[in-house]
Amino acid sequence: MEIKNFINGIHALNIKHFIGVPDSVLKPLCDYLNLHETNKQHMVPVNEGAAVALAAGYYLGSEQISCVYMQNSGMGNALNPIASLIHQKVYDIPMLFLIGYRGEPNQKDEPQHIFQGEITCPLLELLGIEYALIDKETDQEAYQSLLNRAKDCLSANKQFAFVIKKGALKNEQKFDQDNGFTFKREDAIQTILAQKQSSDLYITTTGKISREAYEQSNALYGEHKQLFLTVGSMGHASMIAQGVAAVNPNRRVFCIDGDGAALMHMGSMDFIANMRTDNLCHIILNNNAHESVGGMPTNCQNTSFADTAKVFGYAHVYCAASADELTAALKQARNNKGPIMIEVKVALGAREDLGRPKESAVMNKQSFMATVKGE
Ligand SMILES: Cc1ncc(C[n+]2csc(CCOP(=O)(O)OP(=O)(O)O)c2C)c(N)n1
Repeated sequence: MEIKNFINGIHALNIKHFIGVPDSVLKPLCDYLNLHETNKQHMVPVNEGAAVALAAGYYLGSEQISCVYMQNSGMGNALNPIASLIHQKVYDIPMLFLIGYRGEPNQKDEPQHIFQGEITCPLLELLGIEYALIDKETDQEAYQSLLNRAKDCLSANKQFAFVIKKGALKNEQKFDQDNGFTFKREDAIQTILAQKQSSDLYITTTGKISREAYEQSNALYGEHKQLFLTVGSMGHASMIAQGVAAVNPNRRVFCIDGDGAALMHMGSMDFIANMRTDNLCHIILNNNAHESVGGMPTNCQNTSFADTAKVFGYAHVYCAASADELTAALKQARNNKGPIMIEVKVALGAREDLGRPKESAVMNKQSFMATVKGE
């Protein structure tokens, strides 16, 4: 379905605000909203739970119903305010959801999406949220009748969800942003891994950062056994790294994070700072975008992760925007006690032929744990 028609249908429900976290299945929607809606009508909060809460605020303040979009991975973040804020048994607040369907049963997808895909529709049923699937075959007439169902639910103060399959939405116009930085993210990862010592451990964040780290480690060393790839669970790599570092004081643990992921659960930085784990180095590759799912802005161009880390209480913070600066920062980090933050400003984009890990998630876990044990 052409995205313009899809959005027009939602506007016809008298919905003005689109609030969400980007997703690759919803890229045509994200592109369209970035190109056609103002930043007061289309907003990207740090996580899906925050999106639900913001939409609830719009309703409380104006009776206007909002549209909240997310990848199905984000349902976990949204679950708490859905169940304990907007549900009919609590404040009874209507909302329209658009959910990108990764891991659709019987379709090939990445390991982190399989189980979430299996539970997406049952979860909506459990929450009492009526839903409809949108796929490539959904035409205007079918969409209109689904919109009528949505309208009935919203009028009865209920929520309604469109679960959107891969390829269902079409948009010729692509949203393009340039963040002004030139250091490629993959080159930054190569620079980090080029300084690897045999006792180091690396926890990499969700999306292309893990894929690039996997490929760069294999290219440099022919293996990746010092890497734990956080393929799902966006925003939690730093706490995984904190846990690993706390129980391995003689190893240096590096978290390679993204700006979108760091923002998603930024409170973890406060916890990490307070734990004062000497051997932890938290690196944020900041491209001001959710690049892995289509390059939508994270809108953190005015946020300094280095300054923020300092305020939280990280022991040392560094900034870099080139291989030389990053190499120098990494050297200093090794000579100092953590927790350390290195913010690296990186360019947008990735290699067209970037691959995906060939081993299963469990195999990655096993080889990482064997490395930790010194096997
Ligand atoms: C909870 C959750 N919401 C959304 C997604 C979809 N998703 C995967 S990677 C990604 C973007 C990550 O952005 P960032 O951390 O800045 O790294 P970048 O891709 O820009 O390198 C998103 C939104 C997800 N996996 N999990």
